[in-house]
Amino acid sequence: MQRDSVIFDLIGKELERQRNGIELIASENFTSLQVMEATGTSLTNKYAEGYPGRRYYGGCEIVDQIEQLAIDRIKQVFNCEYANVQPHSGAQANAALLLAILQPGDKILGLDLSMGGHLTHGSPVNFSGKLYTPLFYTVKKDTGLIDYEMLEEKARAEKPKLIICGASAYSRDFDYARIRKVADEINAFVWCDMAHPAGFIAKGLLSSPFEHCHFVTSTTHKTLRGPRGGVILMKKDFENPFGLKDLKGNTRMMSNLLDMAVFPGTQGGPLEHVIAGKAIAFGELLTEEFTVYITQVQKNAQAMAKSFMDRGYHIISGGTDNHLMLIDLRNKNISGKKAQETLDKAHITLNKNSVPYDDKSPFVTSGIRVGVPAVTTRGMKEEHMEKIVELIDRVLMNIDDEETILAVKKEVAAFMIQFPLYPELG
Ligand code: DSN
Repeated sequence: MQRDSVIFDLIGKELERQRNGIELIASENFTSLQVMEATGTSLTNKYAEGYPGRRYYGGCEIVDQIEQLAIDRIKQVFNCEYANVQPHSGAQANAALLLAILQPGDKILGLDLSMGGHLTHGSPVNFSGKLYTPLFYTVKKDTGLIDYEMLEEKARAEKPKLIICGASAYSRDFDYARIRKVADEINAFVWCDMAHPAGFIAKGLLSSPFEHCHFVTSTTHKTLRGPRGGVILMKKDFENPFGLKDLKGNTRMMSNLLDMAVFPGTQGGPLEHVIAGKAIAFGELLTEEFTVYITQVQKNAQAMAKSFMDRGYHIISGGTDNHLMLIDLRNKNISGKKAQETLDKAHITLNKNSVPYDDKSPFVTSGIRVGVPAVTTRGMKEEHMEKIVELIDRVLMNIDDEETILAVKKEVAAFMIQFPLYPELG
């Protein structure tokens, strides 16, 4: 077969784009080379429907070992007793979880998407909002913090089957114990989608959902710095507290119901090449090197937030405990869309984001979300955050001045040379 130079040229260009730009999308990161290597191996050829030791195909003796290692390592990272490493993505993990524990029409209570929540937590444009009956809590207008009183009131009044904690644009920690307390009053499950803060939870830098939430899901490619994918985890509750039944009406262990909801419930063959990448990344999470990395992510985010605030930018909730911040640009008279598009021209990549109580549409938005996991992987420290904020500010304050944008783009390229990305790839 002739080498497809068209596609490989584009892959090469994407690597250059990643190398030359400042990557501030809060949900992105750069995997280690060995993680990336694993995802491009012969494992992509293997069908392995089922689970280690109980597959529907022959020839699974090698992938069984790989998948078991991924399971054992992630259980060790989070000190939990159950892991399913097969979900192809975070959304797939969440879909499987909901399938396992809910019936169509059941009420679910999550953080509103426009307040920092996630599509799979009940948004009307997502399966979770179509199949189930979504209810939402918000953040408080004055503080930008979760409105726990509202959450408790809605929980008591509506009695949802499930309360969801977790967000994609919230820079503060969650009070899992408080949520569990009200859930216990109404016999509801509590699920934490820790996709964003997972790396901090792994190292005890943010509070752990595992003691308080029946279920925890995550993506593996954000602060966990693995390949793109998802996981479902559980600390205990194997006993199936509400006596959920399978299709045949049998009460099963919770772990069993979750496994069945992933395969055959929502997925076919697992991506064993990605699972190998996950296993490697989970091994990396256990190292001291990762502790140093994720501690630096938190320091960098705090340094960046301070630097933005010193320049008069409005950070929702007044700062950050994790890797991201949400900036309301209304006092600067710039929309999120315009900011994203203009910064893109200068090779500074981030995303427009609705801010709480936004008066603009989700396609325009009043804010931007900024995250530091990727630049920290590139080796940046607190002092570099000040530089990045200065570059962003220069673009935003000269938003229609093409000359300034071009000058910043050149400065970005020169700046990024100090922080090599995958030098082994030439
Ligand atoms: N798209 C992810 C994010 O950017 O937060 C969430 O799925």
